[in-house]
Amino acid sequence: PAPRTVLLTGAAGGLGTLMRELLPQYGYTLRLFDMRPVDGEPDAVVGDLADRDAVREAVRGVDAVVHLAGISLEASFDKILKANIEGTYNLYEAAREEGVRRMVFASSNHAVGYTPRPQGDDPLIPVDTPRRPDTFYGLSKCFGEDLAQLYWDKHGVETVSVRIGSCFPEPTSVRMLSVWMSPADGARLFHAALTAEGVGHTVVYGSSANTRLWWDLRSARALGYEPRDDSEVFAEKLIAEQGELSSSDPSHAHLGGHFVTNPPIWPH
Ligand code: NAI
Ligand code: 15L
Repeated sequence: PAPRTVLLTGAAGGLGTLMRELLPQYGYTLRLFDMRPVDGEPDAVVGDLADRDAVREAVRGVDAVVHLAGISLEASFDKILKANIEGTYNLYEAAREEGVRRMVFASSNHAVGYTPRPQGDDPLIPVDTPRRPDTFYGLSKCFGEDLAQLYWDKHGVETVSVRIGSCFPEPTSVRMLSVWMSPADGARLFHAALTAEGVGHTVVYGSSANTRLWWDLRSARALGYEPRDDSEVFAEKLIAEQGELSSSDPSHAHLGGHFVTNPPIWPH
C-alpha cells in the first residue's frame, strides 16, 4: 500500500517549509520533526537527530520518511559528523527498529560536485558517475547514500536518494538555470519516490526539465516523475544581470559550482 503518514525531518528549513505546504496535496498526513520549532505548527516534534530516543519516537507508526534535516551547506567536519552522518545513522536505525519500509533521502549534487560540468555537446552526467564530493557536506551525502544501500541490502529498508540540485522558489544564478528544481517539481519527485514500487536503493538527480540541464533524469523518470517546469523562463533576466558561465572560471567548472572553490574550510 502507498504510504500515507510521512515523517518530514527538517520541516522548519527552506525545503521543509516548501514541502510541508505541497506534499499534503498528494494525500499525505505529515508528522513534522526539526530541532527548531516549526512556524505555525504547534504539533511539530522539536528534537535533535542526535537524540536516539526522540528519533525513534518520531518514526514510530509512520509509513515513510522524507529526510531533509541536517546541515545543508559546508561546515566543520565535527558539525557535519554529528548532524549529517551520525544523525542519518540514528534515523535509519530507528526506521529499521520501527519497521519503516520507505525512506526518501535528501542527497545533493555536492556528492558529485567535483565532476566537470558538461559543456557544449558533452553528454549529460549519468547517475552512476563516480562520486566526487566537493566538501565535507558532500561527503556526508555520499555516506547517506551508502547507508541507504546498506539498509536496503541488509534490512530491506528501501530508499530513493535524491541528489537535489537547487530547490528554491526561483533560480537566482546562471548556474541554477542548469540545476534548479522548482518546488512543484520537487513535490512531484518526492511523491514519485514515496510511491514507486520496488525501488530498493535508487539514486536520482532532482531537478526540473531545464533546457540547460547538466545531468540525466532517466532514473527519476523511471520512478514515474514527470517534471513540468523549465528554468529557461528565467534565463534572459539572469544572463543579462550576471553573464553566461565562464568556462575558465574555476567556480563554474564543476557541477558543485562555488562549493568547489568556496568556502575555504581549512584550517578548521
Ligand atoms: P535548511 O538548512 O534550510 O534546513 C535544514 C533543517 O534541518 C533546519 O530547519 C535545521 O533546523 C534542521 N536540522 C539541522 N540539524 C538538525 C538536527 N541535528 N536535528 C534536527 N534537525 C536538524 O536546508 P534546506 O535547504 O531546507 O535543505 C534540506 C535538505 O535538503 C538538507 O539535507 C540539504 O542538504 C538537502 N539539499 C537541499 C538543497 C536545496 O536546494 N535546498 C539542495 C541539495 C540538498
Ligand atoms: C545544496 O546542497 C544546498 O543545500 C543548497 O543550499 C544549494 O546550495 C544547492 O546545494 C546548490 O548546489 O545550489
